[in-house]
Amino acid sequence: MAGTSAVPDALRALIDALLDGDHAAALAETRRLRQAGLPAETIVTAGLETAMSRLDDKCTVESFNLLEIMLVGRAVSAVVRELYPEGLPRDDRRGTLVVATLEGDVHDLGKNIVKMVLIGKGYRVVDLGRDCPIDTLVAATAREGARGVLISGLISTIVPQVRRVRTALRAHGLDAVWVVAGGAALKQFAAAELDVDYVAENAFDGARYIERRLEGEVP
Ligand code: B12
Repeated sequence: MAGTSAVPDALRALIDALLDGDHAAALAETRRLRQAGLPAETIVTAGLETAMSRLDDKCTVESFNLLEIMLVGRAVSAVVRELYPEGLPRDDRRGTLVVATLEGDVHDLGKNIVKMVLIGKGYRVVDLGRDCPIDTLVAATAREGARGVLISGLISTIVPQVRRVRTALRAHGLDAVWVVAGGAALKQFAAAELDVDYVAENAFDGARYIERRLEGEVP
C-alpha cells in the first residue's frame, strides 16, 4: 500500500475526513478533488487505500476497534459510490465477470471498488458478495457464462481456498475461465503460487490485465 511519503498533499484532507469516519466531509472533499481534475484512480489508490492502511493497528487479531473501522468503511463506501455511480451504461459484449470474497473472509470494500471500476469500464459484473463458498462461485460462473473470476482476499487464512478455485472450475468443464486475484493477503503471492492467471496490485492494474486478456494480448 502507499506509504505516507507517496501521498499527494491534495489528498490529505480527504484522508483525514475518512479516518475521522466523517462521510459527509469525505464526500465534499471527493467532489472538490474531482472538480479540480484529480483522476478517480488517484483518489482510490493514494487516498482510500492509504487511509485504510493506516487502520492496520486497529484491526488485528489482538486488537479490534469495530466501531471506528466500520465508520471509516462507511465513509470509503460513500466515496466509491460518488466516484463510480451505479446505473452506468454497460456493454455486455465486453463480457461477463464474476467477483467474490471467499468463504471465511468478510472484507468487501476492495471487492466493491473492483466491481465499480469494471462496471465503469463497461463489463457486466456479477457480484457474489463476501463469505462466498467455492461451489456458489463455480455455479454462478457456469450460469452467467462468465469469462473470468475475480477473487478478493484480505485475510491469510483464505489462501488455501484460492488455490482450489481453478481445480473446481475445471471439474465443471470451465477450463477456459481465467482467474484473477487481488487484495492485501493475496498480492503477496505470485500467480503460480495461488494457481491463478494474475495477481493484481490494485483494482486498476486488474482492470488493465482483463482488458489485455480480452483483446488477446495475453494468451
Ligand atoms: C476494514 C478492515 C476490516 C473491516 C472490513 C469491513 C468491510 N466491509 O470490508 C472489518 C472490521 C469487518 C474487519 C474484520 C476483520 N479483520 Co480486517 N481489516 C480491515 C483493514 C483495516 C482495511 C481493509 C480494507 O478495506 N482496505 C481498503 C481496500 C480498498 O483495499 P483492498 O481491499 O486491498 O482493495 C484494493 C486492492 O487491493 C484491490 N483489490 C482488492 N481485492 C481485489 C480483487 C481483484 C480481483 C483485483 C483485481 C483487485 C483487488 O482493489 C482495491 C482498490 O485498488 C485491513 C488492514 C489493511 N491494511 O488492509 C484489516 C485486515 C485485513 N484485517 C485483519 C483481521 C485480522 C481482521 C479480523 C480477523 C479481526 C478480528 N479480530 O476479528 C476480522 C476478519 C473477519 C473475517 N472472517 O473476515 C488483518 C488480516 C491479517 C491477515 N494477514 O490475515 C488486517 C490486514 C489487519 C492487520 N494488519 O492485521 N476488518
